[in-house]
Amino acid sequence: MEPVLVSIEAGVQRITLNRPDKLNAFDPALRKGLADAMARAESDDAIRCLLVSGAGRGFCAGQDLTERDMKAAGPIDLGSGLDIAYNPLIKRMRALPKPIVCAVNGVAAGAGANFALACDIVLAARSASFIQAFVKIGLVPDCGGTYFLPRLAGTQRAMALAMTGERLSAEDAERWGLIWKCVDDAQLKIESEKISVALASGPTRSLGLIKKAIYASAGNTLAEQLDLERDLQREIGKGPDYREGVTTFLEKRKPAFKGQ
Ligand code: T3D
Repeated sequence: MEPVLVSIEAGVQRITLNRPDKLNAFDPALRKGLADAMARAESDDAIRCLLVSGAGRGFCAGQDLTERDMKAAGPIDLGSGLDIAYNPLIKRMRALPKPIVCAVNGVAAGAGANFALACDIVLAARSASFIQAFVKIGLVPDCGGTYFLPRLAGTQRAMALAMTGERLSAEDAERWGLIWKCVDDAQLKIESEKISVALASGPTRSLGLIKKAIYASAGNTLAEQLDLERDLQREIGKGPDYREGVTTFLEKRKPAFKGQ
């Protein structure tokens, strides 16, 4: 069974984590499948939006805990796993100049929860939940959890989620600003497809620069951000999609963005 299912249609690269019997926990094959899908998304202009989801009843239970040999003598170096696989993946997701939509279909735990939060627009089924499970096994959050959580939910909520490992419902995740939307289970596929297909026919370069500006704001002053907006606007204003947008508005037609 392929650990990651990938299909491309209508400009959307659909990426499905596919180890349902293990709640799609990350093992080497699944991590490799994700890296390959990212490489394709980076190089293929036909891909204008990514849609990530999980097969079965879970989204992703984080690192596969059977992968490490607890009986091995000597200390285990978990840092190298982050250096080799997880950190490059999260950095590539954030740097990709295309939107990544995540449909959290069930429990998202540990690295699985933070992998979801690294996506640009996150929807979750009402029955889904988010668990910073790391503390339960004596670890600290990784995959950007200590970066995303305080920025999205505030220091208090980030601290309590990380220190208790308490399960957060999708409804609370929406209320706390961790995710874009919590939807009824039956609506998750429909809603996430709808938004992905719409983004895939949008002005892709503009979407990529929006992503860049929004993520840059966390480390910028207002003056720096204003300068960045000016630079990005100057750049995007030279492209054909801006002309298409304004022309079709004035002509009361629907724009056909080329994503250039
Ligand atoms: O090692 C490093 O590189 C360090 C990096 C760490 C990053 C991390 O992600 S650390 C956090 C790792 N994840 C966890 O600690 C979560 C472990 N899983 C759970 O706590 C629970 O499974 C859930 C709360 C997510 C869901 O519970 P529940 O009751 O709905 O399902 P379940 O029965 O526990 O799981 C179903 C099956 O999936 C089960 O297998 P079985 O018994 O039917 O054969 C279970 O063992 C398996 N499974 C779930 N999570 C993992 C897993 N197998 C391997 N690794 C897992 N993380």
